[in-house]
Amino acid sequence: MKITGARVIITCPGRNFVTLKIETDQGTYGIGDATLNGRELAVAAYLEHHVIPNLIGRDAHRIEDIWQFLYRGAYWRRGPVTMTAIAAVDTALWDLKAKAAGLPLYQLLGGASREGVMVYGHANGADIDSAVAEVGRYVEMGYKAIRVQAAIPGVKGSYGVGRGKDGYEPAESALPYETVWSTPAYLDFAPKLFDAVREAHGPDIELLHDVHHRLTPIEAARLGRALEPHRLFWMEDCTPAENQEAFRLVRQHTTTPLAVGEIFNSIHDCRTLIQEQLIDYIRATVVHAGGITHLRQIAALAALYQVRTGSHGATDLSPVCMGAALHFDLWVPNFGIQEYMRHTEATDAVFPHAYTFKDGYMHPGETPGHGVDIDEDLAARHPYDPKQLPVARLADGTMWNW
Ligand code: KDG
Ligand code: MG
Repeated sequence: MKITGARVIITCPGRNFVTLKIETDQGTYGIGDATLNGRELAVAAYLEHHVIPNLIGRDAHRIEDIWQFLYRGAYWRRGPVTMTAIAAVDTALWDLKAKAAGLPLYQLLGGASREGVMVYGHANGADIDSAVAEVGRYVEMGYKAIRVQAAIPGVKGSYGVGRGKDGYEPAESALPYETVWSTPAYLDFAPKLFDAVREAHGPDIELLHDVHHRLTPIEAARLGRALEPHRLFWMEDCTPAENQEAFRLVRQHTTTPLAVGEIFNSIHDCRTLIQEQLIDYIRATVVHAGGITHLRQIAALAALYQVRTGSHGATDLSPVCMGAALHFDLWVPNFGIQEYMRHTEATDAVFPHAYTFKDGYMHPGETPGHGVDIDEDLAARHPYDPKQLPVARLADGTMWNW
């Protein structure tokens, strides 16, 4: 099965997506997600100039060798752009191999370890009451687990909350929208939000919360403690994780489970976090962490330390990533949960897919491959629209972590 061609397809059905399509001499093709929110063209250029010329003529079945060639062979290793490009190739090759075998991808990984994949949705509110109501809407849709975020009073552009539009899509303008961050206001507000949600919806629903890298370790420890009575499923990205040792301090002070990893692209980003059992869930995902080939190494390391997976699944990860992730989730022994922030109808139309949602669980479907396709004619009707993620500053103007 020789690779005869590969193309990058960029489309914007409401938001930007980059897709790699690899074609073979068997008349087959596989696709992989290459979307890096706000930096789409960097990955597209890396693929077009530095990766695709190396693929032509290779045996598409040699997934591991191609992965090693692109990773070791590049000399300049790791980083989000490189690893997203490698992930796109890897996902497309797994898609091709599974199609050649006539099997859904999860069967090639080792078969199903469970009947369905538990997912969590996003309940966001402009204030506590609307967040509580939004949780109710997700409960009615059948979700067993829900992430809850609400606007902090007096704080401009709180993370996770839309600004009067349908759905939450943070990459909203060509140049970054400037938000303001206040740690004291947030630390005061977050426990009140979860008081209200537990009061309205009871003890059974699983609740998650994303701090989005805003706190220092000691502040994160304080929040973790304050949220212990609310029994969160996890507190996510409570402090930046470039310094993995920072989590030792958080861990010493709280039993609230910790999740990290949506911006990780390598096993080395989380080695200390996992080996010292400083986290409970690793959130690395197919598209940004080197594809299925690398993600399964991360998951295998995590399994040794009872750390479970909780892959990132925001809308900036395309349905192609979602499909591949669901195959991975159905198989991976130490599965925890999968994020599922629903795509719009326009996006779903460009990416027809076999995966389904029912009663809080998803299934990748039984279509050979990863079960997600791209309608190229429709994709071409949605041209690229440059958008960047916001930035955050403290009240005095100091740049902060968004
Ligand atoms: O592109 C950035 C988003 O993917 C991120 O802000 C979403 O934190 C996120 C999450 O947990 O879904
Ligand atoms: Mg997050």
